[in-house]
Amino acid sequence: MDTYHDTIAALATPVGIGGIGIIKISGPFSRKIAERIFRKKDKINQLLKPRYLHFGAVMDPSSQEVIDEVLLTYMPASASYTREDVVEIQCHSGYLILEKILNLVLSHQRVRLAEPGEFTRRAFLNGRIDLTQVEAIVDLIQARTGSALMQAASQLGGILTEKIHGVKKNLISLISHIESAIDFPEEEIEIFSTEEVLGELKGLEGEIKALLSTYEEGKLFREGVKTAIIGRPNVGKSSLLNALLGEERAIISHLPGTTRDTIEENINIHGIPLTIIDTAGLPFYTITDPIEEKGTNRTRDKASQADLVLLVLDQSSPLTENDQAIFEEFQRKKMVIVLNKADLPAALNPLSVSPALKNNAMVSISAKYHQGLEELKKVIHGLIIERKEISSPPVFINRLHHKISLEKADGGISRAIKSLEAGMSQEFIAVDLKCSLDYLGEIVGETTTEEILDQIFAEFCIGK
Ligand SMILES: Nc1nc2c(ncn2[C@@H]2O[C@H](COP(=O)(O)OP(=O)(O)OP(=O)(O)O)[C@@H](O)[C@H]2O)c(=O)[nH]1
Ligand SMILES: [Mg+2]
Repeated sequence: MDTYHDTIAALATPVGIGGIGIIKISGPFSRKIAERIFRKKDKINQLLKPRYLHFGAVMDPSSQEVIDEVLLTYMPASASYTREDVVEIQCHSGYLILEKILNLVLSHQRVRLAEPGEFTRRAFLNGRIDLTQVEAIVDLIQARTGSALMQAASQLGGILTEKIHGVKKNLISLISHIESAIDFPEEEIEIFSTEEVLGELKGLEGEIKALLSTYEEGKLFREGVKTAIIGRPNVGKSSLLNALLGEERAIISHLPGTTRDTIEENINIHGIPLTIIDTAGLPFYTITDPIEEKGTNRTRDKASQADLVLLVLDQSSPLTENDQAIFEEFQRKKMVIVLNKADLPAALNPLSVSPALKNNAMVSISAKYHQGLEELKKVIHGLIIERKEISSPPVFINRLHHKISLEKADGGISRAIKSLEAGMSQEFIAVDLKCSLDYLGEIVGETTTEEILDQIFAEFCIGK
């Protein structure tokens, strides 16, 4: 693909009927295209003043047909999102208007349709934002809870970039000190003692490890927590889904085997996005019905992929072998035991259930009468967020490639520490430290491979 000297255009708003639709053009021909198809209301002066909202109409120059009344902005490269000349056309949002205007723009031989994320890719390639900020833009758009939004906004503001640059800066000064001491031994360069270098390295190692420890939580805020509701038939799994959602989403009935397929919905528990999955009950008998078999296979798949499992038991009946078997199958997962039907006379004493079961968090609820739900949410929150204090938003990493790069950077520093402790000379450690530096550079996009970049931009929609 002949990137990025060509001009690209796309619809920046969702396709469909609405108040306003925006068509965005970026590249050297943006302004020319605008001048060709746009007529200002004030016919005297057709000059497009930069960063100014112009009122006028889009017109097909070949037929003189007016397509729509629009507002148009021209942003020169020095102050645009992509750092290229950008034109944005705000028209009315209707299928035909959007299509006609976009086609008119694309009819210019020097312009083509943008690929997903290509505007942002240009902003990145032109140095307007770094890679952590690119990712923050995806996260902002996709955020489902206030906390996820806050995390994305602080990353867009550069909190992760600053952190990485801070570590890099210290590493660079250490490397350059070591190297100049090696290169110019006769000069009066103060050589750090091994202890001093070790001290510095351990400090950096600590910072990297602290950042690595934020991965699980950062990822949860970004991706949400997959939570599967499991249990034997008829214990009230679908009732629990509905109670948590506050709507009658799943069918509930007194007949066992009501839910045959999995149902997924998103909720927000005190700022944590949860994807709740209601599943078909796992019966104890051998399944002969092929549809039931498919359903229970799905239950097993979803439960084994889940970050958290809510095992529902019916506390109005004694614990069954079926309950035990399901517990044993998934006991390795992070689990909450939900004792449902607390409104009925108890036949299952939570204190007398098997010791293994008791090792898990346990909450008594009535899904039918919406009792105990706040307590359940509190317990879920506590299981997910192990941090005791939530102070000002900490720096998070939230993508696998951040984790991998940091682990590699950490590996280089650990090797350097080991070499020094084994009495090797400081020359040897410079090589390892330079590798660490490159790995840190991958996070902010300085040394990132094309493959990772492609993966990141694939998360974008067209027009962003
Ligand atoms: N008294 C009482 N009944 C409940 C409660 N929760 C669910 N039920 C009843 O239990 C029956 C089964 O509820 P469901 O929510 O369909 O149970 P399920 O676990 O999804 O069942 P399957 O989809 O068949 O596996 C229904 O008659 C519900 O009204 C509760 O908290 N108290
Ligand atoms: Mg059900």
